[in-house]
Amino acid sequence: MSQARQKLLITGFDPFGGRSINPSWLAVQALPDQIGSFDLVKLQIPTIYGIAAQTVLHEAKMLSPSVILCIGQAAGRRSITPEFVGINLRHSSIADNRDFCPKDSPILPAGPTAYFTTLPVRSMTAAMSAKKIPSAVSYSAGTFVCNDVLYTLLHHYAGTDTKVGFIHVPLLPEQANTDEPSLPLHLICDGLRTAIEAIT
Ligand code: PCA
Repeated sequence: MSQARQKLLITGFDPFGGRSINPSWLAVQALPDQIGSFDLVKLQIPTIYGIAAQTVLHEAKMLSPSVILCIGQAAGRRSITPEFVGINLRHSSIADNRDFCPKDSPILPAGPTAYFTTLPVRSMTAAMSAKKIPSAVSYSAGTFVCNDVLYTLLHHYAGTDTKVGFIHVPLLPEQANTDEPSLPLHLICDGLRTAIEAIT
């Protein structure tokens, strides 16, 4: 008997912080349209506080996906890192793509401090490690736009059947400075595919 198909909305960001590419969107674009029981819908979102999350919510309202998985670039990381938690904080040393640079302000003034992801990050990481793809669970998505998206989506879908998660990926070799760690695009794509296969 064939498995019921489910929709998975997957997003990547546009370039930010003076870089000319963002591996998150390049990797999302390079993924197949079907992975396991999921039909993927791919969406590029802007690296702008508030607008990024609203763009995902707008698409998700029309699509009603079972899973929303957002991907972002994390300079300095060596591994593919599913995020465990989103926190209610905006704080940045660099401007977003609308020149906004918040300092210690809440995302939602009356919202809870944090939400845990509703995706199985342990199985996702274990599946990647089993294939020797560098991966680790992360306990901080930062306080920039990626965390903003993760927190806002987890708040919106809290208590519903829609699962929400975020994966940070390293820089690509072609964009990294000599002292920055990186991972080739094909490994990032293998990792994301493997992580999605581990979502049940
Ligand atoms: N990474 C940033 C925002 C966009 C992206 O790809 C972050 O880690 O917040």
